[in-house]
Amino acid sequence: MASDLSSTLAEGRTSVSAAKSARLAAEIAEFADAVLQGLSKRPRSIPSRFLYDATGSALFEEITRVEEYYPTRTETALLDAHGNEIAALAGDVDTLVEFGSGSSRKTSLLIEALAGLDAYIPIDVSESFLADATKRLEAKHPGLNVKPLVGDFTRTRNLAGAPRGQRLGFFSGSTIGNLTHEEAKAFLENAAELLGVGSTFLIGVDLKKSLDILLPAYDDEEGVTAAFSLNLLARVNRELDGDFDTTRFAHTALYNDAKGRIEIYLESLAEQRVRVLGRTFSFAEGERIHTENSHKYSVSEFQTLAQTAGWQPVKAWTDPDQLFSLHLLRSA
Ligand code: AVJ
Repeated sequence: MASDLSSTLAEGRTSVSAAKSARLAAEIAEFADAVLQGLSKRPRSIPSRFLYDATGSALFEEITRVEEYYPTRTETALLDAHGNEIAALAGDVDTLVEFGSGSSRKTSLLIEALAGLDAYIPIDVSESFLADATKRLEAKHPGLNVKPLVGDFTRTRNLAGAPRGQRLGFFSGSTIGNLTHEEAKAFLENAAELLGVGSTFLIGVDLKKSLDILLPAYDDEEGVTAAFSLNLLARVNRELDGDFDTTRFAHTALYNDAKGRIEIYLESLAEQRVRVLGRTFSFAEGERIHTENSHKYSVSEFQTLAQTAGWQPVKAWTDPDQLFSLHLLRSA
């Protein structure tokens, strides 16, 4: 495990320093703005989307395989068990639109269930991730027309060149949990516009549950989740000439009951100063940087939210242990 993590970290370093595209330059500028602003305000925070550089994405893949992290395997089992019923309720789907192209395993299960599907449009910020997913899915589903769209799916305003016909959206992994309720509502409204009248939307949503299960899922024994969080500081060091000592910050996950969400922080273990792009930031011992939210919903809470955003609940499926939910919605 330890050598796995360090080789993953080393790879991230090489690919970042080697890459020189204009897209990457713009991405670094955006990261710089977010970090300098986020470290200057109180409470300190850095938006969670910056966790997913090449190293962070590889570490997240590892999280999906740790014992304590139940969402991925539970959602996959739900798709496996209910794919045919989902397909029957969705009707004759011509085009599947995936928000943030997820694991191709889950997507494949859905594609297999959707007889008569013509096109698959994954939307993702990572061009290389999309290229990989496209290759894999084209090989696995001959005849399927795969049309990747590079971009941030929360900001995608049209599906340029996408085939007409009946569309099904797919947003898996409870990624919607990263968004506040207000942001989730805005996302769902935009998705309704994007997919069009009469379309359907399948969304994976993590359920509220006992803290005995919830907290370890965000702070696993092996320390993979901690490595995923701390990679954000390592990324600042790599890309923004930072000098964070990652051994002097600790990954901390807690449940905010009032807001119904896991909150993740990086906590300073000592009084210390850190330099980023020539600026100095002082940390008191115990001072935190907020890096992530992961909102949890009961089935009815999510259905109510979806309704306020123009979606009618069709059906929701949960596993026997009530860990995770899949919601099928139809645009009103
Ligand atoms: C990718 C947002 C669904 O909230 O469960 C997992 C991210 N962070 N462990 C989640 C995450 C730490 C994950 N999502």
